[in-house]
Amino acid sequence: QISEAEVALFSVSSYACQRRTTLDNHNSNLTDALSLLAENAELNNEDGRGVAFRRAAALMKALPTQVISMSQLRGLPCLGEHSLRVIKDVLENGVSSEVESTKQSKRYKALKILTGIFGVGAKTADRWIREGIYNLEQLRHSGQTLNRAQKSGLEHYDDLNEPVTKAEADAIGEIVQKAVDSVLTGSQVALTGGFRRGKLTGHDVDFLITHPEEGKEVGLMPKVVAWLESQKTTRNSYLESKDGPARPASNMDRFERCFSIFKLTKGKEQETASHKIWRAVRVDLVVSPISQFAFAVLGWTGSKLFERELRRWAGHEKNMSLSSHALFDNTQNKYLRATSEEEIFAYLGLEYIPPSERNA
Ligand code: DGT
Ligand code: MG
Repeated sequence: QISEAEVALFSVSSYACQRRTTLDNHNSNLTDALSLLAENAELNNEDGRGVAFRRAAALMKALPTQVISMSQLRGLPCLGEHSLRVIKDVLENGVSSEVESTKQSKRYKALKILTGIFGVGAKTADRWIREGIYNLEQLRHSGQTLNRAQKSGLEHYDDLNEPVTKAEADAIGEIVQKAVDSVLTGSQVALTGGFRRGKLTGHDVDFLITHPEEGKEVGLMPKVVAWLESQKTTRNSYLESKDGPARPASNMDRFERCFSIFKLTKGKEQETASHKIWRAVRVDLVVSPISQFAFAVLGWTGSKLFERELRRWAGHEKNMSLSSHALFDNTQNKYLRATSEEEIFAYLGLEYIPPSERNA
């Protein structure tokens, strides 16, 4: 038994954007449990609860050593009663009973399977479950009408639920660069999302496209998509696309955004027993004008929680509004221009955190 005096105590900021969170997680037993409950809450449209679990998980990710005793958590922010109960359960019993029962529940399993289809969100999945559809077999035989994206998602279900590797992300990057070069010379492509943060795998590959001359980027997305679609006969081609969701209540998505599915030819070594020589990969393309590029890079690099915390910091601590387009200072009543992420952190009065340390 370890005495209280011997356990390491932690001092951690309550804002994830003030913490350096690498991929080196010393408490994955705890963060896995909390993340699963966050995911379950999100799948059930319980956003507040989802954020609370995400913040608790992110805090545990930032701790420099493994937690072995509840007493080490005293005074730490972001840990609500419910999260503490889950952590205690894992520390004492190796697993959380709530997590285990969630994983076994018919509803959670069905939500996971159905939202695993490209183009299917929590709302659609919930409606199908209420109609007795719990898996892909039942969906296929249900006579439900699927939109184009969902049909494609169902067709490529296994591919799209297999993690994308960094090598595949790089290969996709070359295709996107080629497409962009072909339709508008001088255009630039930046890798964003998890791969920019140094993750070795991802659920998709995220790219941001811009042009150094303001205004040239207008109308670029449809041209890029048309070029990709015209490559049907090449080894690597384009399978499907879906516009960004219309979200009138939010100004988050004023960029031209395109969720797509690419057909990527496998390298010899990756050819599987199925003898399929290609696989489907999800790709998220976003176009931004150069004047907003730094804000877009920051906003699309993630993690999602890191982004949320940056906006919370800006609003609550600085009286500023941060988006993927701009930073507005409510006190001075003006937009603050920036050409780099470093400048944006400086405006916010935050120490610069590089992408590899934004894995909150
Ligand atoms: P992944 O793909 O699961 O390995 O992980 P990430 O971190 O790449 O996550 P992803 O691809 O869902 O999103 C990439 C980043 O883009 C994310 O960390 C935050 C940002 N992001 C995601 N969705 C939206 C959105 O609807 N609007 C804005 N402005 N940003 C978003
Ligand atoms: Mg991603």
